Amino acid sequence: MKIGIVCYPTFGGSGVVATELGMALAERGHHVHFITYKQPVRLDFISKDIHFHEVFVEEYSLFHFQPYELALSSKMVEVVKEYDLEILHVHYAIPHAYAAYMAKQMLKQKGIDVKVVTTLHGTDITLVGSHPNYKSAVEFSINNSDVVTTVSNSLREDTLRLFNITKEIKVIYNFIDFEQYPEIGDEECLRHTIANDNERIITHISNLRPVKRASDVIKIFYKIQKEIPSKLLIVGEGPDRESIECQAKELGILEKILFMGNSNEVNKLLCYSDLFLLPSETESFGLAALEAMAARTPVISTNSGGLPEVNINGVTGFLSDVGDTDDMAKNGIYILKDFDRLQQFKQNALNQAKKFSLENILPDYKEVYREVIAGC
Ligand code: GMT
Repeated sequence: MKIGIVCYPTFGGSGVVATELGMALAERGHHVHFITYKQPVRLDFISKDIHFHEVFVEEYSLFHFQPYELALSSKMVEVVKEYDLEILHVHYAIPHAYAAYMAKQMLKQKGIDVKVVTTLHGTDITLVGSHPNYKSAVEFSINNSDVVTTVSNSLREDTLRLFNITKEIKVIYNFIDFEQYPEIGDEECLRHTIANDNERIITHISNLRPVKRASDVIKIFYKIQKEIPSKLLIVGEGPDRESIECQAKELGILEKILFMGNSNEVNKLLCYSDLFLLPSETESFGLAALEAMAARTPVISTNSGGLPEVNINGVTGFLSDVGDTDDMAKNGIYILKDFDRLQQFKQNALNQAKKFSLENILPDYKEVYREVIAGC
């Protein structure tokens, strides 16, 4: 198949899923064309079947806002024509689904019928998309896609609740490529460079936006470290970085926290980890939690959005109400204070992550592509 993938090329989950999907398809002989404003950060696989097309927006002083959607839809038209693409798979509705609709209409006039598959990832529905500023355009472009998928049942329900949807929505979960998560031996996973032998390592990975409630991460860690000697690794950059650093300083725990910045190699960082914290306000799926579980790390999370579909309460970790940092800390201590219990939770986390392996989920996307090309 010949597929164009449109996504945000950054560290966000939607870009990661789109990039991993494109690389997996190319590895299996499909022709994949990434169309975006920058090479995706996770794109580390070189193949004759992977192409990258940069969307370039020339600055023009008349424009207060540069028209990215126009440049994107023009680029989509150009690439579909040049490479005979059958599908445009757009990840994140804003503005990708809208730009794909425009490209589809332009191509139709030239007698070309390209199919548009839209995958909704979360904040494009729950936070940004349903805002009155965008709602009509998002609803229109969802209803005019050939196929719509969401990354969890919870996001499907949210989409149906927040918009007037006339299209069927299929659920295709986030996935994990276990080839990137081999059992890392002690020699590769140098835990002692981060923590002393008696210390546990707790991790949080996110873009540190308000929806992630990074301040709760600090509160939970503060409570845990009073009972269990431990270190906290924070991976990712974002607007709340400075305020949580101040918060940690005020609580006197700054020297127990390592800010690692953005990383392309979360799999390697997670090998250090005994516990993962994800106290988000909402999470359509929680790819970061799945990545942690694939690295044998139990998860302390909220029970919001799609998180209960991934993290199983009392088995792979625990779920608490948003903001209940006492409960999250209590659950974290329960897991960490007993070595055998920790090992059991680690094993359970890995077993659960295997349900979301690339091998299990990729066929769902391929089936969607085959059906839409066949006109089913
Ligand atoms: O979590 C973020 O802020 C990034 C965001 C994105 O759109 O890139 O992630 C969303 O998509 C991921 C991949 O499908 C999901 O696993 C995340 O749960 C989802 N984030 C939210 O719903 C907040």
